[in-house]
Amino acid sequence: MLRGAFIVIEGLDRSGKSTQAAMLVSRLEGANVPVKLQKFPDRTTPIGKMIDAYLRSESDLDDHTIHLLFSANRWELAAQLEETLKAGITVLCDRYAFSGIAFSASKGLPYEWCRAPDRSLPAPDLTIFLDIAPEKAMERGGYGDERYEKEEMQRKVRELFRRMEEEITKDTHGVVGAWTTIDASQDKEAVAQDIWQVVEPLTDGCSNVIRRLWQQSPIP
Ligand code: DGP
Repeated sequence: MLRGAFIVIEGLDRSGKSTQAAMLVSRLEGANVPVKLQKFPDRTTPIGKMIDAYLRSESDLDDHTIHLLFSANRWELAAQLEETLKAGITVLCDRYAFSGIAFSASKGLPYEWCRAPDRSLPAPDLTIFLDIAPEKAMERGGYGDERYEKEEMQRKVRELFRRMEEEITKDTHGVVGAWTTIDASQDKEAVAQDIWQVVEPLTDGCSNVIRRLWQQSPIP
């Protein structure tokens, strides 16, 4: 039996990630592809609750500490994620390790330091980056009250996503899977269509072993 495909959607706040993730789930289900949606941060776990309190400014944490908590939140769900893939179910993640790097490095933490804790997580087969200018994203009803929803911060985050795209395209960091950037300023149906074009080839499942993020050896 083929394993499920591991697909990640990344982007700035208000780039339409959650809307597109929901639309993609419906489309996959309509095509009889079993799929599980996983949102990161997953605010339901004990670690996720600490992250939630931080994002809503109900608690204050050192930048390194919150970075490691975001990563720990991915690690605590990694085994389950692998099991789901091995059971032949496609996993769609709304954010993953790339957000981890982009948001923490934009606060001034060293890029390589930010990347380290997520090394060896299951590597996605495809990452879809929904690209939008922060000022356009803001026009979509503005940002909410959460900590990172500020234009200046989002501008830096976008630069960091672009850096990752460049490195991944040149494959300077080993395993990360494919990366595709989609213009998220289009209307939502057009974005969904662009996404489907890159996802459809994966709907039959994957025959290769699940690889590990930023390292060469596969998961046994
Ligand atoms: P969301 O629930 O998708 O709106 O994400 C909440 C906020 O947290 C959003 O501003 C992006 C940020 N974020 C998501 N993942 C990470 C991460 O791993 N590290 C850091 N520092 N921020 C993240």
